[in-house]
Amino acid sequence: MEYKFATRAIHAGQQADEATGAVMTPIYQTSTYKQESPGEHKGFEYSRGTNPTRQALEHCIASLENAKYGLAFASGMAATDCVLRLLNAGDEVITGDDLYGGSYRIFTKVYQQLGIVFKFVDTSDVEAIRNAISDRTKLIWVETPTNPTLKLADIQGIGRLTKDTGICFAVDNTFASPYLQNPLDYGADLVMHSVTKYIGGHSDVVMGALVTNDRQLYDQLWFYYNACGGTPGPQDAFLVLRGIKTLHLRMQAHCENARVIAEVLNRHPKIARVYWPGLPTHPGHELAKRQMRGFGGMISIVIKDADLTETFRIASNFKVFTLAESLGGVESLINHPATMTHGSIPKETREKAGVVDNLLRLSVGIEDVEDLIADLEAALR
Ligand code: P1T
Repeated sequence: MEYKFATRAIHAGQQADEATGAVMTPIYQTSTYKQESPGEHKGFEYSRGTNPTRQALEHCIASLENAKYGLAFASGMAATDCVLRLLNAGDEVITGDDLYGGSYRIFTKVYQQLGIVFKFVDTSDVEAIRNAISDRTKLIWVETPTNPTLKLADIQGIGRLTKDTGICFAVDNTFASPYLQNPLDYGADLVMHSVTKYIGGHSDVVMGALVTNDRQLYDQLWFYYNACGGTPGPQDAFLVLRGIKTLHLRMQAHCENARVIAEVLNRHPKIARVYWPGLPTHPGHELAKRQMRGFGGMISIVIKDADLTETFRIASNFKVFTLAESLGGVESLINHPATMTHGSIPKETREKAGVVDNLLRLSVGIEDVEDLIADLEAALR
């Protein structure tokens, strides 16, 4: 029987512990496993490659993405790195012109140095992607919604371009979470998550994940996962297993709070622009309605006529929102992308993508929305 999302969030990959009956997956705090004779063991040899707590989590995340295979990493960047290791010098990657700063950094400062070519295009335009494809294209890497300007990419449209071409189409699904969007169902080959964000949900773990239905791709990724060893420990896997049980409830609350806040900000005289896919004026709104189950908890705003000093003043003026990098936890965060999360992107490049000095990004938490609105209004005053 195929269980529904909430049931899988709570149970997938987890059974009562065989040895003791413990209902919660134990934290298997062990680096190694006894073998009866060399090679004769219970499926676990060494925890860099396999660990039961981590494996339970990998099955759970895979299940929530309607995937057969899942791999957990010590961070979202370690997961991204594992994918990039599949490439060789001369290969081309097509990716977005609005990206998490750390993704831009690993592309341009690590892998470009090794001879891999990155083409940055507007991934909300399927034609722009089509035009960028060459016979050297090996990977298309798309964030949707993008960080931080919340642009949407048509997953099905891109999936049609890459089907049967040998090009790997990967979606960074961090901003949506598996509750709001399942890219594999629309033709993506691979999904990456910064588990640090909504999946973990409590700002207490840094972790990443990859999921796929492609056995060959999984085997290739597993090789680097184990060979390079960027895998997380069992304590962190346990914390995420705990957090993920409420993913569906948290996402509903994030989306609802964000809706109310986006509408308030949209009418606010000090706000020049609100980026949130749920607003009918958002260019990706109709697409969001088709490929997402909700519009998410991330909102970006441009403060009217504010210079850097004024923007900093506002960003430092919150009491309930915390000024910090990251997103997706139960608590509301505010971030100044230009100098914080996207500081590694050259000014001209980021400004072209809309990441201007007076843009602030809100990760709307699940506190009482009236307190959040009062906090925003006071800070803007
Ligand atoms: O931080 P880490 O778990 O390594 O994940 C990297 C990452 C990848 N992809 C997206 C879309 C992300 O947003 C991130 C991390 N982002 C932040 C820390 C941030 O505040 O935007």
